[in-house]
Amino acid sequence: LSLRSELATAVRRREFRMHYQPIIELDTGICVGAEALVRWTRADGTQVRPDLFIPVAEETGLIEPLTDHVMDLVLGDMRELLIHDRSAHIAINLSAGDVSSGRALKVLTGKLIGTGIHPQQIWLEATERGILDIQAARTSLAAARRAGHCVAIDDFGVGYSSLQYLQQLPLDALKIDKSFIDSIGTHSATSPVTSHIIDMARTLGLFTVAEGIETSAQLAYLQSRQVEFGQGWLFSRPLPAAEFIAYHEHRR
Ligand code: G
Ligand code: G
Ligand code: G
Ligand code: MN
Ligand code: NA
Repeated sequence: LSLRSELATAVRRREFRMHYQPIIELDTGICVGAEALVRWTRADGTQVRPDLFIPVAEETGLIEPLTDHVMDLVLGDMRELLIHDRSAHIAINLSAGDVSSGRALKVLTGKLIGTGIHPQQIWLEATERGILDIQAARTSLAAARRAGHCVAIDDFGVGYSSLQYLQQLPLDALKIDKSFIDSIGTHSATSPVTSHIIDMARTLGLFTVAEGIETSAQLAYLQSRQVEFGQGWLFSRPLPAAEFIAYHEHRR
């Protein structure tokens, strides 16, 4: 069975659930929310990693129903927490196709009606990977911001046309890719490229979220550079919903 046909069945059967990786305000240690990360467990109990199946979903058009399902799961898992704590937010990942078509954002607006969740509490992570139509992406991200969502560029610096996107897309935040965080504290306590990315984000008026923080040396460096938020194994791995809710409750 090809991954493609198996994925089509899994989307129909809704064999997915979400894990939530805490996002920490670096100068206080407070948990301000989480990034929602999709997980697929097959009927036989084996797991398929998202970096394997998300690209397949993107290539086959299955990303549309999968993204819709992800939104349902996130709003279901997190509704109570988000109503209880208005300062909390959850970040949802969008594929390039979700961004360019604008459809996912319209769907999200509809799903939020009547939930009591404020659009401000849902952050959107738009990957630059695969964005071909920058004008379409601009239009749909601008609409998302008008609706109240905070928009972050994800996987920044990994693609080749990053600087152009950074300048042209309407954004609130930049996620510093794990590969740049990894370079802090290996040979020296600083990382020149990471430092430039932080400066660039600041010049553009974006706040920053560091991904994949694993060591206290990395944390200390990011704090010294006033990076606002971070996530990574130093704080917590991605957690099932109930475990994230307990984590957040103790660190808010
Ligand atoms: O935790 P991790 O292995 O889960 O995630 C790997 C990658 O898969 C992430 O970098 C992210 O870009 C992508 N990913 C995870 N969850 C989602 C999701 O719900 N939607 C989309 N489009 N991508 C996701
Ligand atoms: O959206 P995206 O690529 O950025 O998702 C983040 C990915 O990085 C997920 O696969 C998540 O499980 C993984 N991850 C998160 N924190 C850490 C970390 O501290 N170390 C490592 N090695 N992976 C991490
Ligand atoms: O206490 P627990 O084992 O759940 O902590 C998991 C990880 O998160 C540990 O590595 C701990 O150092 C880190 N951590 C927990 N709370 C904070 C905090 O408020 N600030 C910082 N900087 N790190 C924290
Ligand atoms: Mn992400
Ligand atoms: Na990333």
